Amino acid sequence: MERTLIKELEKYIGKEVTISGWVDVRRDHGKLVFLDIRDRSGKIQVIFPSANTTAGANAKTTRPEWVVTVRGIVKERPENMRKEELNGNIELDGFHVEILAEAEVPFELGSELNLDTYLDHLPYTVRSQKARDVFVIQATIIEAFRASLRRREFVEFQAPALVGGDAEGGAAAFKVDYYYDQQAFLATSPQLYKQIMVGAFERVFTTAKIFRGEKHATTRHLSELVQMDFEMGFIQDHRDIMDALEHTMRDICADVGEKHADIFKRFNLDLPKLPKGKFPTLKLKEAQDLLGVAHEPDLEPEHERHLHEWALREHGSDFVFVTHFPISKRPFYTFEDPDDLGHTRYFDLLFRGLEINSGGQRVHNYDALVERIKQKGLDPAKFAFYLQAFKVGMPPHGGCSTGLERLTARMLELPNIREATLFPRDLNRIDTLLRVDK
Ligand code: AMO
Repeated sequence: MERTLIKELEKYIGKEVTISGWVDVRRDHGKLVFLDIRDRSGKIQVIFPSANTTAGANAKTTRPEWVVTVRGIVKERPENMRKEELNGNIELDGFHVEILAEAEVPFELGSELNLDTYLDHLPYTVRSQKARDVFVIQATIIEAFRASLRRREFVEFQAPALVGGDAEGGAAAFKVDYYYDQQAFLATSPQLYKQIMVGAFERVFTTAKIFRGEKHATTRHLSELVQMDFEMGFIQDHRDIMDALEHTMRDICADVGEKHADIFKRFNLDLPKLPKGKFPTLKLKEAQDLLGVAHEPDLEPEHERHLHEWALREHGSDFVFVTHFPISKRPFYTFEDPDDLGHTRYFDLLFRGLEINSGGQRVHNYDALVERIKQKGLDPAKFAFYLQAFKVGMPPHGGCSTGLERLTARMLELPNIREATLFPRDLNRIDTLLRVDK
């Protein structure tokens, strides 16, 4: 008999069905055996009337995570026995169990675990309701990012992950041995390629795996992450990019909220707060004056959290832009603001107190770009491939990059970015913990 998904069972009250899935929990009550079965669409309770029957005896051998096919009759549950999480109003009177795979589990799914235990057992713990919720949200974020940009005629492209040099200058790149004794690197950003692609399509976006060998052990740094980047031509200045990003963020929040109200309820969280007007914006100096801190070239994590409090209080916004970072600290491709010399037409977007995006206007003039590369102490010859795009004519352009894991983490208010990363790589872990030999 054909398999029916659990979410469809309500249509089959009084009828015989076959379902397949995992045993979530087994409970034995006298002669009755109860199995909660989970499939991709939901959960249902199946009751085997007697442990003396073959089906009942088979059901009684099962344990959590055993994979089974069950046949039974769908029936409505008594009014006083309805449980929201178990497909509410219906249950199954089971009369046949086929065991597809046995299982042995290290602990109960959904138990409170410390992060390392959770990560060490990811092939199992990823099945928990919480983990599935996180990664369903993440899948929707990517989908919404793509849909939002496609609607505005951005073309998706694939950036290379093996590159000849590091685009970001400051960010440590992982070295790779390449052919003929050449040194290659894992990309730290799709930056140079997205700029090249503006020359072909004007508007492009990508979701790229990137790698950063920064030796940070923090709750917000990973060694491998997904950057959601876009880049667009014919802009006036960085404010066009900020508008395009705000549009994208609003679309993402709307899609996530519309599709996953149930998840926000389970997490006991509100949807991101969006201001009626535009996202609040402060120049770096203004932000520092507001917080009463020194004019350093960047914000500390604590400052970012305080700016969130300000944005919520004054503008009802979980988002706040900070612009005009000093040019000295930004990569060579960053455009200097002619009206605020020494500062960039660049911004960070903070979401619930964490920088989730960075971007701005780029230098598009060939000679100016060569000059900037030299000023940074870099060799223009090493960038000859990229520079071709400028030699053959580039419009004023800009773009930005959102860290998918940081966005997911703040969306669900997860304290550590690793909880928003399916298989996190960091200073201490590549699936299993790295151990330093003594
Ligand atoms: P930046 O280096 O600021 O800018 O990176 C952009 C966004 O990527 C995320 N991110 C990280 N997330 C986790 N762990 C890390 N190690 C890490 N590094 C970066 C953050 C950050 O805001 N090419 C420019 C962007 C541009 O100008 O378009 C760039 O990469 O969310």
